[in-house]
Amino acid sequence: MAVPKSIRLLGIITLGIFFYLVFLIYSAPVTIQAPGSGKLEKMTKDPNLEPTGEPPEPLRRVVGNNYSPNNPNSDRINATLLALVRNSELEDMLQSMRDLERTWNHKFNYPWLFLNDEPFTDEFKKKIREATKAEVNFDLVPKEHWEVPSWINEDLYQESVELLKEKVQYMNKKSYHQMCRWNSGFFYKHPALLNTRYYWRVEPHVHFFCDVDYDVFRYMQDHNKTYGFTINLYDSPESVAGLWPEVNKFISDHNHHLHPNNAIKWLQDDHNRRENFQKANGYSTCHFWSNFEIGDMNFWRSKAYEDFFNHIDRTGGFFYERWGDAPVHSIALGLFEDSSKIHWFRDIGYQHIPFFNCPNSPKCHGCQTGRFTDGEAWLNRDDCRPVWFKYAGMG
Ligand SMILES: Nc1nc2c(ncn2[C@@H]2O[C@H](COP(=O)(O)OP(=O)(O)O)[C@@H](O)[C@H]2O)c(=O)[nH]1
Ligand SMILES: [Mg+2]
Repeated sequence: MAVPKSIRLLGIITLGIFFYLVFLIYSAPVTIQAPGSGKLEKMTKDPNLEPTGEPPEPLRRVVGNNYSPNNPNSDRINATLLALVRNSELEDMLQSMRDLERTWNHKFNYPWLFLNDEPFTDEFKKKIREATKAEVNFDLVPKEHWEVPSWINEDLYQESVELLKEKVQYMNKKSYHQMCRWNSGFFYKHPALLNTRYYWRVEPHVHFFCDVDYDVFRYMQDHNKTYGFTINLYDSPESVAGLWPEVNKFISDHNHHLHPNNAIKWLQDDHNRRENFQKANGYSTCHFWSNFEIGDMNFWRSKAYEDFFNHIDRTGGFFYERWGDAPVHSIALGLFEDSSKIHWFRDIGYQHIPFFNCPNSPKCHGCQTGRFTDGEAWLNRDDCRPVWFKYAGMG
């Protein structure tokens, strides 16, 4: 039976409206709330698309031989590049080093420290030494910092693996849990770091894209910053389902550790990814992606962090779930630190698969300005920067 003309017309109009609405939804600019003294302004585009220069002065630069490798009176401060890495990752580590040396460290010659739970091979040491003019040290992680703690029950761990392995990446890899716990509560206690204050964490197989012409460690010190990040993400809520309830218990007993200018609203945001907030029992799952960190270890060495780490460590969540060092660090920073001391290194072009920080600057090469991921499109939802900017600003 033929459809009457009027019905056909109605159908066409309805379809037209439908496609127009779909177009409106997908073409709407992403709304990012900019920082500002209490006033939330709306930004309609990614800040990576704005021309990006250096952070404000004072900035310390290379003048003459003030940063040459063997200068005993150099302008370097008490800081190191730091990598926990396995022998099998030599080529990937060299790749990260080549990028960081090319864009930054061949100018400033900060020392490198490589740590491993197993001894480094001679080949590893030789090739790494050849990749820099700066001082290089290799060391072992102390056994007592790495081993599974005595209060972890192996049967319970295996049961937890069975329950979570489909949803949580690396759940069945015990060494990954050990690594996360070590990065959360032990790296800054390593004997080789006891007299060192600032660190830049570097992982194998990451990329750096932009020339950086100032001493970033001096920047941290001169501007009184505690922590620097490049990428801010949502986490898999299943990996941290029990973490926030423990954080709440800790806060109720240690309320005095909270900083008056904390970023708890970022940690508790339930707007953009409500399902994360619900599955993580009150935690947005927003975190600084800790494969890149430039930080002041005095924060990790503080009483507040020590109490916090000991509390969560005792619950066994590093093994019975798969709490990452990124959410653990981020929750502590969001609660116990002044959020204005947390700095977005927007000018450091960076990639760890599958995410980027790629600023709009003539100093950057090899990444696509403003591109957040080169993975599947749905990964764009994992960007938590808008929430950070909304509550804590650009720092
Ligand atoms: N020495 C050592 N390093 C590890 C081990 N597991 C992970 N790492 C290091 O810990 C960091 C994070 O591990 P990675 O495999 O990159 O995990 P992902 O980035 O979360 O996928 C990297 O620097 C690794 O080299 C381990 O069992 N031993
Ligand atoms: Mg990695």
